[in-house]
Amino acid sequence: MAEASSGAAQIGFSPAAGVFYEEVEQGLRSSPRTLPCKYFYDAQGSQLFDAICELPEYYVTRTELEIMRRHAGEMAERIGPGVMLIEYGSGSSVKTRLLLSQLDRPAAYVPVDISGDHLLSTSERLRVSYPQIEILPVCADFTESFALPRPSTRPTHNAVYFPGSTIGNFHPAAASRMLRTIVELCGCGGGLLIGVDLQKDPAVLMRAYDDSQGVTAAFNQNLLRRINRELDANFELDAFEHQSYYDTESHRIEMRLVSRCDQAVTIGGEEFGFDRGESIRTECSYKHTVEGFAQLASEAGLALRESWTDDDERFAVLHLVV
Ligand code: AVJ
Repeated sequence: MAEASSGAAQIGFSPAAGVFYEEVEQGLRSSPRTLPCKYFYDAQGSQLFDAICELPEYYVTRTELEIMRRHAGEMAERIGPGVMLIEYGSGSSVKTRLLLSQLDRPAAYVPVDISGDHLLSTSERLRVSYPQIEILPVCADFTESFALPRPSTRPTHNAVYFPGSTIGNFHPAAASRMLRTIVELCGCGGGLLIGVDLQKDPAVLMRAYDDSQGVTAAFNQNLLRRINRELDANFELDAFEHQSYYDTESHRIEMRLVSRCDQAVTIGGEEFGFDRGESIRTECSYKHTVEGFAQLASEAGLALRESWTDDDERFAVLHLVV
């Protein structure tokens, strides 16, 4: 019991409503209007995302999993023995398990997630499956700096595991800052194992972000539902249409919510007008090439050591070192 609660000492973080409101207000006052995609993942949003991962059109999760199944052993060998493995956005633990099962005497596994509940339940399950690995969850927004826990065994080095192509949600400048933060966190001898979605036929991308069953549309609209609930707003979900758009120049897929009519919405007492056809950009998902990403990473101080892809080269997992 004492052991199970040791990691929980780090829990206690939840995004302050004030910050959420400020980010929403700022996004809706910018041009084009935007909303931050990190707020998709409340309980319902996380469930919808899990459903997206099962969709025939959404190749991303399935492909990364296939790469992990095939190559987790080589990846663990690359990472080396005695590591403190820090995972960013430790949503589902399937990929993590493939890696943890292969690592040579890791000093600790540190899942970092913004959702405390999710983090706790995942950590408990991992403790049962891997009693020999110290699990030290940290509830934090990994885009901000946070303190690393101190494992009882001294790690030989640190490595960040950043799967799921979450890095795709960062504009290149922000991705670059993020990579620099990882370099600082890991320090000398550190490493990064990262999942990156690759550039491909735009038609495939469009289908992946606008599926036939409308799950992605519901996921997108759920952001409005969350704002209604948490920020005392009155968005009418059906008055905003889900749209995906691929920008061929910046190689990013965008999700948007397009106003179906002229309307006014109140958020925490403040009114926002929307013209018919006006859109809110809710997510950018950048698609990279292995070379392009290696270039971005090298500017941040990371050198590409190895990359693994699927047969169709839809997705890549890269190992980089400081
Ligand atoms: C979780 C950021 C990888 O960009 O593909 C899925 C989120 N958005 N469908 C992605 C998402 C629409 C997803 N990531």
